[in-house]
Amino acid sequence: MQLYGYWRSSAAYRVRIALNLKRIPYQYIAVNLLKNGGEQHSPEFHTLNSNELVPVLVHGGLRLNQSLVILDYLDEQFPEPLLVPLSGEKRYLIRALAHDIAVDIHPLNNLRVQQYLTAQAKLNQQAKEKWLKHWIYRGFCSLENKLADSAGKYCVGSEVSLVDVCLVPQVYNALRLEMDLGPFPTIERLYHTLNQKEAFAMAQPERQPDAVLSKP
Ligand SMILES: N[C@@H](CCC(=O)N[C@@H](CS)C(=O)NCC(=O)O)C(=O)O
Repeated sequence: MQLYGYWRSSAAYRVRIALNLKRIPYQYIAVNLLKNGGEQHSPEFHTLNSNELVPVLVHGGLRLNQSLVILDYLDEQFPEPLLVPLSGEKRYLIRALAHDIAVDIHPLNNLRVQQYLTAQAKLNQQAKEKWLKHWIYRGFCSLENKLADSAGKYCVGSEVSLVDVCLVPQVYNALRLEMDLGPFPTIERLYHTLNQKEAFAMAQPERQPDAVLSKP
């Protein structure tokens, strides 16, 4: 199994967490989203995903993009542990919460959106960050309420689920923007609890082979 990703891609981060939770060995192929205008735009990567976004998972004859679909696939092929229960109300609650993060919050922070804000909309760094933080803040206000109702030790009850897999990378993004998690105590508590689990800790961007760490 091969995962094309980038250390700071939150969509790839979701997949890394799931692969670790399910203890699936994989080869990590780094696609540098910033180098030379972005390797995601190279002809080689374009043939893998013409939308020029990571992650892409290759397994056997199958090539998949869209992290939520990849996570579905992993749940079907490697059900231990399941990220989404096969039936019951929680199945829909979990998927809706995951979509609140991955579909409604994350796309507004994406690199190509940021690049458009700078190059076309002519926002300076400060205005761009204000825009990015606004959409995370709006999303987190609603998410905080919902998670305050659904959470036990983890986002939905006491089992790790797809919501946890989506939450941690999104909070990582918020912290990169130096957002204050004070108004979101449930989200903050879940983020720290989850990062204590090995599968989440090992998936952290800074622990990936392509991480570029700034020297102190
Ligand atoms: N909906 C897609 C989103 C993928 C996505 O936005 N990937 C980002 C990194 S998190 C990317 O490759 N960005 C490159 C770019 O914007 O040029 C998924 O969940 O896989």
